Amino acid sequence: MTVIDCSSLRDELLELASRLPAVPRADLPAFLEAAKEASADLPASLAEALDSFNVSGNEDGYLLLRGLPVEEEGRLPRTPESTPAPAERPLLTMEAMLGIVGRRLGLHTGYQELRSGTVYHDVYPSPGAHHLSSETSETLLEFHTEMAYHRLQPNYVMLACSRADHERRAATLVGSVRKALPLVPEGFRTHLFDRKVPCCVDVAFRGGVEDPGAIAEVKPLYGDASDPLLGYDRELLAPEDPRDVEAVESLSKALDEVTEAVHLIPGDVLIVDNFRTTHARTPFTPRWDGADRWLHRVYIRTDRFGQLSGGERAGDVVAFTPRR
Ligand SMILES: O=C(O)CCC(=O)C(=O)O
Ligand SMILES: [Fe+2]
Repeated sequence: MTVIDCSSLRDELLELASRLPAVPRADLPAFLEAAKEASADLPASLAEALDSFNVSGNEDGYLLLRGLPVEEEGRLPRTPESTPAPAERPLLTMEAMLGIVGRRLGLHTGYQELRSGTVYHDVYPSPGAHHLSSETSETLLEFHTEMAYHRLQPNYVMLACSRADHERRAATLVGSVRKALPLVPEGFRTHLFDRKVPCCVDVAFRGGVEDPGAIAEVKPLYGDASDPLLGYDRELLAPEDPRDVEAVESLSKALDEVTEAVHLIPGDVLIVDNFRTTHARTPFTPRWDGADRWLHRVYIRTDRFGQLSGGERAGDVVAFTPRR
């Protein structure tokens, strides 16, 4: 577990949060600009950990910041039941942390077809959610590299926790390619490297068509052959060639073997390296009492792996082009 205990930095971080506009959605670009300025004043130990993760990643494929400032339970609004959040909703401390830490790493990005192109997503359980949705609860949300099929795939998925589930049962699972690779037999590794495998897309990107099929192609392993990047989605990857099927199965098994479980609690920010991991969430039981599990999610792009071409700004909203 790669955990950074931030509890001793709480006052400094609260001071940085107090510099941000109180209603972030009123002018999100201005909010993200203020967050960028605040990120230059992050405590040195935290700033260094973030910068080094940004340059080289790590073995686990994630950083967990624990003990960040967060509202006490009684001071939080009810867990949302709809999306997107109202434009006038006041800034929550966890959203401030996603702003400041995210801007240290790169550019917050909205995805036009997803949640009306908003940049900050509430992640909460919803009755009758589609089985691929982050709004599921009683079922396992299977392993996925976030938008692996999207040309402008985010470099990081950041999840901040305002509320855990009542029983603290939900775990966010992370499978890291750096740990899994040694467990994949050489022949399969070579086969999957730079190999394009047919891939379906999430519901939001299906253009209103019920089942457009595998409209993208994703390389499960690519990049630097000695330290490859990962594109792995258990539900959407649709290999047809029997050798692809077998090799993807082998990779899948290796990822299961190295998986780490993170039980997010209030005050946590999880930074997932979305080019070197796949992630999932285990089942939990909502009570629909206004105090169910509540995360905040943002996507960050950086200049690594071709995700920026120059001139982009934090808060840009990008359109879908499938990887091919
Ligand atoms: O709920 C979680 O812990 C993770 C959900 C997820 O995969 C996401 O929001 O991207
Ligand atoms: Fe996800």
